[in-house]
Amino acid sequence: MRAPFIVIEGLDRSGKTTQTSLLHTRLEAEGIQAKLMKFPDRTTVIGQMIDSYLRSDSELDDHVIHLLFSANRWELASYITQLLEAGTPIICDRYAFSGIAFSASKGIPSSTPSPKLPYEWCRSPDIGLPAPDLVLFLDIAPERAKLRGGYGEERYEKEELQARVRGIFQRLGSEMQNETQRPVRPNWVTVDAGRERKVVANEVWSLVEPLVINRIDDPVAKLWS
Ligand code: 2DT
Repeated sequence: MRAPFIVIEGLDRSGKTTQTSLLHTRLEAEGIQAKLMKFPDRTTVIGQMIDSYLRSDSELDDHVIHLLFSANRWELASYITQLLEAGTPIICDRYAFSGIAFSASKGIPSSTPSPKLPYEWCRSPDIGLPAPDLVLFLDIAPERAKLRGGYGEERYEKEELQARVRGIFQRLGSEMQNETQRPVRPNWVTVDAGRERKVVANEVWSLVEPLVINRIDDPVAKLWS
């Protein structure tokens, strides 16, 4: 038996970071010590390069930044597995799904007929990472998200891009639901994040609680392999 690996994904302004921290607090209140993680992890050397890129302090080729985001996950891959095997649940704010959704959104629609980075190419470097047991996709229409106070200053915080990112998240979710083999299929649940914070938090808790209570029988699976 081991602890579950739970990933929370979502668009900017979906309340993802708030929900991740509410979930962490609720677990603590229940006496469960979970590890909160976040990607990109801006504290590592690779993370600092990513941070500088996101703030537009540096320019990098699209392929390079994509691989750095993935490398930033690989830096922590064995630590993730160790924690789960030692019985510590992980709640993770963004993971490989953000990696694909944001990179594969670049360059569409535009004058170029195809995306700059094809979907399959974007998925490759993350194949074999520790697979989450549950992915909660906090879904909100970008027009609605924008009403929550506007996007921030960082590179990807633009409504048009967010709409494309949402489309790729939806594709990832439906592909994952259609796969039949358990080891490659994290359970993907779309949560309507347009609702009141408390309502969303309760739904998130109802999905997470059984996993932390019952724990997981299978060893940590490898993502998409
Ligand atoms: P935060 O606002 O959550 O710090 O994210 N991103 C994230 C990618 O493009 N690829 C990735 O692999 C990950 C994890 C999403 C900062 C931005 O980084 C994007 C928003």
